[in-house]
Amino acid sequence: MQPADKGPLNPGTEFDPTGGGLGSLVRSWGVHWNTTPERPCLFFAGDRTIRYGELEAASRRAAGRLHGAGLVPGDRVLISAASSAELVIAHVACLRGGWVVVPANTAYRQAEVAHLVADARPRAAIVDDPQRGRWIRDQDNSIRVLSPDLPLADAPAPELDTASPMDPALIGYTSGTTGQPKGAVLSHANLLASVEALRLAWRWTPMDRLVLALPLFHMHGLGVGLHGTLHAGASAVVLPGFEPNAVFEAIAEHEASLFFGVPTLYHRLVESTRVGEMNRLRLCVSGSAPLPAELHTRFESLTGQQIVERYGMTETVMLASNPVDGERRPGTVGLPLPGVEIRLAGDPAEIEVRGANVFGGYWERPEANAEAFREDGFFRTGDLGRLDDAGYLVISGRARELLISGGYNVYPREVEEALAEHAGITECAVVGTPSAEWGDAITAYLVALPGVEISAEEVRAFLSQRLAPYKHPRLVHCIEALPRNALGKVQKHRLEAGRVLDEESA
Ligand code: MLC
Ligand code: AMP
Repeated sequence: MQPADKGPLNPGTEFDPTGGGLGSLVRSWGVHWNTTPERPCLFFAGDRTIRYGELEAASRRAAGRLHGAGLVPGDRVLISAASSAELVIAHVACLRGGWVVVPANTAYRQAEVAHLVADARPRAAIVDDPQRGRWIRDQDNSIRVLSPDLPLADAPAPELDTASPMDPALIGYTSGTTGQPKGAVLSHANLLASVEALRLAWRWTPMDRLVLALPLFHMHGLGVGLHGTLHAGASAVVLPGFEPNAVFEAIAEHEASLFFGVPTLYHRLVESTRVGEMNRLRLCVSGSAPLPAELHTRFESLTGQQIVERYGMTETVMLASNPVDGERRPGTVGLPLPGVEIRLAGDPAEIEVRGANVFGGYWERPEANAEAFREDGFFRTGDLGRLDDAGYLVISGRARELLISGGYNVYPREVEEALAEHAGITECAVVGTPSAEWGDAITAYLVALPGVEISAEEVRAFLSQRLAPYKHPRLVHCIEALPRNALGKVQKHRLEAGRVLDEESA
């Protein structure tokens, strides 16, 4: 599939991944704070509004403080905090100063945080939870741990916005295939190319106002929601978390036009009697996990809105989208975004992608890069795909063992390894059970030592210090033995509905 440089996703001018020669996201944002400093940019709880000019000044001040604390370009800054004005300002400051942002989920437990710290070796960490701060210091006492308001002495800012397009801007951690999470290094050019494609494809203009209820420590909320807003010169209502009534109130109070969510958010919205209020929006977008066709239809019948489903990943930011003008096909992720080449390779066909948005490689992992990239530069997504009769991309499965719960990736092997440390468990397998709310409900099948009873509560308590809660099994089944084939390999497809299926019925 060739990039949709012309066609329903880009009916206008040629796609230019550099945004007209700007080269980096921060320079594109600079256009807005220089030309429209009075334009509202971000709205937060408590009637706090930040205008473009204020974002420039506040991020400059924050960058001065970080510079004064000794940070030099290329230093990594781990950021793990709930959405707030201070968090956004600190993030913008880091990108402006050439410091590389390493976002981390606030649900991570000590071992998960320790891995990120050991791997990325950040110079500073911005966290909103003292315990997370202690875990980081326990790992490396030289890391400067700060709250998002950066309580440091004011100092003159260094020269800002000078990072070159190929300089690293962000390292997003993902397990990709199996094994320990790896950092996907995204350059300033990668981040810019992706939001420029979205600006065109979604007709994102300064008039738009997004309700942003997704966390800012993953690509959806950060690389799409926040970066895209600032690139378009638009505005966003930033909520501290997702709660349906807060979304409806933000839409009404701020006359919002856009909403982005993972399918779980749409699932919860349709349960509300107020869901019809979403009809005021110009565009609702879903991604990060498959949007069930029934949910698409139900949402449309209740709101008159046809959700635009799109597809992306940490390593590539966004790849494909259903059109804003043109047919939106439920069950598909649409057409390649401007500048993105997509091809299907092998049997079963894996989705491979190339474009200015695609990351350059994993942080200090040459062997993983050799596996992830083809010689001609295409990146192997690990997702399986096919084209439907109209040429729309359908994600038909996953080549890697990955579950997605509420929009968060969960790697069964990581959960299995944690469970294997339990003295009463002799073997275990983790699979997904289809769930209307979560997508994949994480499910553990356990074989316990003879005479040992292990409840779901016991499993969750055991994992509580080891894994983020969203990785904990929601369903736990004790069975006598795992089903294996003649070679001894576990047959996960025979684990269903709490039991082991016969080979014939599986
Ligand atoms: C929270 N819980 C989850 C969970 N999120 N369990 C499974 N899966 C999840 N995703 C747990 C909590 O720990 C809690 O456990 C219980 O569920 C109830 O919590 P809650 O209050 O209902 O959850 P809430 O805080 O409302 O969070 C649910 C959610 C959140 C859907 C709002 O998960 C979320 O924001 N998801 C979005 C993820 C996202 O941004 N993904 C983008 C990745 S980027 P207990 O034990 O305490 O009861 C990407 C690329 C791309 O994928 O294409 O976009
Ligand atoms: P992450 O590594 O968290 O960025 O997650 C990326 C993965 O989410 C992709 O490789 C896909 O498997 C999945 N994904 C993202 N968007 C969609 C979608 N619209 N439909 C199905 N899967 C999706």
